[in-house]
Amino acid sequence: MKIHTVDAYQIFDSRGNPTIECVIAVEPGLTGVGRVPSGASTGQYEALELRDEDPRQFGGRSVFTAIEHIKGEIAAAIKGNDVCNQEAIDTRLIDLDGTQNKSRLGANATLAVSLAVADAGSKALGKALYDYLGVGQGRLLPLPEIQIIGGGAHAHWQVDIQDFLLVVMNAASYEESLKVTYDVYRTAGDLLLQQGRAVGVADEGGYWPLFDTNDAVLDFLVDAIDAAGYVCGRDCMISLDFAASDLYDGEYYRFRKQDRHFTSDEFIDLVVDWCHRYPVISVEDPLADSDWTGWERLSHRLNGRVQIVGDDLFTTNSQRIRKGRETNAANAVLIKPNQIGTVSETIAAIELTKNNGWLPIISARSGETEDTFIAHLAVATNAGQIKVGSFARGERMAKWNELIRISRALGNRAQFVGGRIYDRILRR
Ligand code: 2PG
Ligand code: MG
Repeated sequence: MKIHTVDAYQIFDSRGNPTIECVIAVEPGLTGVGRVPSGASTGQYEALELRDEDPRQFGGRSVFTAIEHIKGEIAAAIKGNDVCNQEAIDTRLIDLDGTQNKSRLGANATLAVSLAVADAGSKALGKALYDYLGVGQGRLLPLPEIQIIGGGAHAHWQVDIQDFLLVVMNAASYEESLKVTYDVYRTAGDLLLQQGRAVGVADEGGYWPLFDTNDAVLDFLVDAIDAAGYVCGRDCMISLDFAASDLYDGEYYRFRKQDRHFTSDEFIDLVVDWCHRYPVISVEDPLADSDWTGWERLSHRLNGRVQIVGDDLFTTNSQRIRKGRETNAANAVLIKPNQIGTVSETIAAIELTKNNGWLPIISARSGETEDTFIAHLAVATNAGQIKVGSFARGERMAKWNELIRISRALGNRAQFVGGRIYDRILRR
């Protein structure tokens, strides 16, 4: 099955910003589609998202140059290739770009094509995407991490911490974990209304409430879990994405609203203190992507009691994950295809993470589309965890719903281990 045509055009993400949709036709009527997400709290080592930077067009955010690269150079290079040869096509994209960070063609251009190739490949073989990508081995439904309250760059710094997330620990199935999520998300919303704190929802659908301190949000989340009828620390636990690269000025970590600042060691004390005082199971980017030694000190202090996730630290980049493993900087890796720019490199980063004895978490971006590729990727690679934002907004629900469909398609072959996934890395 050979690639016949490659088309691309501008669509819009969940923030209304321009992004790319790519369509690859293998033969008339057999097409694959790829759509690219976009982050707000991006790491400095991510592959480059190419935007036109022309202030007269979409505030500089249009992606017409990247689209021209797809329709010109990339199309010429991959037309006629076997659409099922994902690795060869991705290698061709990497070579064609020729830079370390896809800055010539744009990682948004390469990823749009790579995703469309994967989709077309699965259709060419008449397989579901999770089945195709996982070569028939994918069957583990992921444990969801679901944002209840948003902050940081996703909510104009109403509070400093970016994601206050719920992890349902002892659900018997993926579907049951969503039921608990529904209860907690709804109860949290009702409580915020009662308390006069509700403003709206942040970029990923979590509530954007009025709180003066981060601790107050943690207290609130514990209360909401309790009010929903679940035992905090047993049925449900808390996961935090500090997105701390955004808090760090090269010298100090800063909480904007309270006007507090911390050295790296003081910030580590704060993270460790929260992990003691609250039922926290996971911390993501608790330190900045430039503070490697801080990560090592924090990992030493937490000593295998909490999942420590590198997002900006690793940027789905195998070289950086290897460095993290050598220095024991973390024990989990957030996986975002657009941080690296091709499907094959994303899968390689997941496999490396697992081979290290660490846990991968497949993740959406704060700017998303209706694309459901990551739901398939999570099952295909038996990753075990997924983070898609909150339990609201179509671009988020598209992923949760796709996992329900995959669960049904797998039937009794489906596996779900819930919170026991952490047994692979934690001593508890
Ligand atoms: C993150 C993501 C999703 P963004 O930091 O993990 O929450 O945010 O896409 O803005 O980087
Ligand atoms: Mg993050």
